[in-house]
Amino acid sequence: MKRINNDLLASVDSSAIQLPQYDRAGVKPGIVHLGIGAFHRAHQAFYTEAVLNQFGGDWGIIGCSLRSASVKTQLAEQDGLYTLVERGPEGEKFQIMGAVQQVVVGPEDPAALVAIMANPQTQIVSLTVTEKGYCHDPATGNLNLSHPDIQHDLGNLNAPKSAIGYIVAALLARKESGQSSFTVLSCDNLPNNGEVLEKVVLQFAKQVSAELCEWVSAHTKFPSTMIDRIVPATTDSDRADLEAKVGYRDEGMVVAEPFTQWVIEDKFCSARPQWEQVGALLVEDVTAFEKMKLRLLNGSHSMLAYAGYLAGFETISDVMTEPAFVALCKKFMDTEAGPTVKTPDGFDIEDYKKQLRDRFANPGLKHRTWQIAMDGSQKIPQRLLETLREQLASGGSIEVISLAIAAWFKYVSAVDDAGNAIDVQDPLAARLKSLCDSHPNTSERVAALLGVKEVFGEDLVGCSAFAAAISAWLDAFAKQGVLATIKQSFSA
Ligand code: CS2
Repeated sequence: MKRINNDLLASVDSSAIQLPQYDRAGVKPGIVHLGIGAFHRAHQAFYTEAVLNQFGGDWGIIGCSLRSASVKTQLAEQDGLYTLVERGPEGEKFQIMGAVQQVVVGPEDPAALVAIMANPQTQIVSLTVTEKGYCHDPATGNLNLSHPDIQHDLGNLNAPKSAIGYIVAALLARKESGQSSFTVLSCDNLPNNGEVLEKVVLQFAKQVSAELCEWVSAHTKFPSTMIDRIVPATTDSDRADLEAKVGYRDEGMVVAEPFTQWVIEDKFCSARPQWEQVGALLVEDVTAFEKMKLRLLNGSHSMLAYAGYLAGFETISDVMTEPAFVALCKKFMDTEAGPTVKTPDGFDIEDYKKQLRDRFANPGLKHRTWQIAMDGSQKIPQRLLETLREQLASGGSIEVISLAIAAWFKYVSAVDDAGNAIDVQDPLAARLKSLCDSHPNTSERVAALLGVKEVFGEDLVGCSAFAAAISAWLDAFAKQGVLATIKQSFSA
């Protein structure tokens, strides 16, 4: 079967598949994106593609992988082209995307990537490097100076490894060559992601020189963004299914839900694509949108992922076939996360919550609970613990959050109800497992895990109501299993 590429494009049936509407060869790159995973290809690249289709402009994307060469292998032979499959309850829509012009793999030639970022043609450096890619301490937001990649980059700024190292190296090159700065656009699920990024970049720059730190602070902009689209990892069966339907092979395809949202703080150093003309919202302050999304969508997601995995469900849409889980999710939204969220002007929160549950139930998305369960130590503070602190302060319910944390504690013990090993992917996995193993008694185990300051800060270890609620759920899980516990405690 032929691979999709520039030559094949002319023979693709444009009545069934949307094609790039512009001359790709005439577009120069204006965006360098760090972390070209499935999410970027279905989200920011999708908006940029819409801008290119409608208005043209030099907004081609150079996609970068900071670790593996797999996306380059997928896209290089396809001239950067790939198919976005939008899969909803009403069926599928196909679009071939042309915005990504080149894929660069950092470790293959770090200096070359720094040079691409430092090229004055680059107006925006955007990022989806996941929470742990910020190399910060999630509880304080400070750059973790003892992080091995940061240690490496401080000593080898000409050949960095971390996204932060690359950004500082490129900004230094811009400064030294007398060029203006670029905008650094975080598109990761962190609250105030622009501020978090600015803080770690400035802290890194300060280690290089006070002068660089001042220059970056004066000239570089770090807008915050709220990004939203559910994009599960692509599977072999997705690729085979696409091939059967469209008659070409596409190794770089991505599958996403129809829903998409992007709210961007309108704070750029120089030009940017007209994203607001193609559905994005450019606003003065994204905080309300970010909080709403992180606490309601991502908070529910993490809770459903840990409890759902332990209850034996492979995907989030499978979890949502169990009425007790739907009731659990609704209770979390209505009585715990929802009350802490200040709705952005004009937003109907009831409708938003209902829409989220419908999105989770989308049977076309095989979004594995195991995938969302990854990196809990980096996600839980902003998804669940900020809500918890506000609920504790206002005397609100903490029942479901305690269940979610109990499920996480059971998950990181790395053994499920049936005694099977769990493949826990988390930078703190080894430490969390060893804390579980060395504390067989439930309340002692809970106290030990709540003592992990990078996740729980200094305050929660002493919160006896929280510890008691987690212990009670863990005891119930041990007695009758996670599924039976949830069925017994939550009903529609
Ligand atoms: C998910 C997110 O993997 C995860 O942790 O919660 O990737 C989620 O699908 C997106 O934030 C949706 O916008």
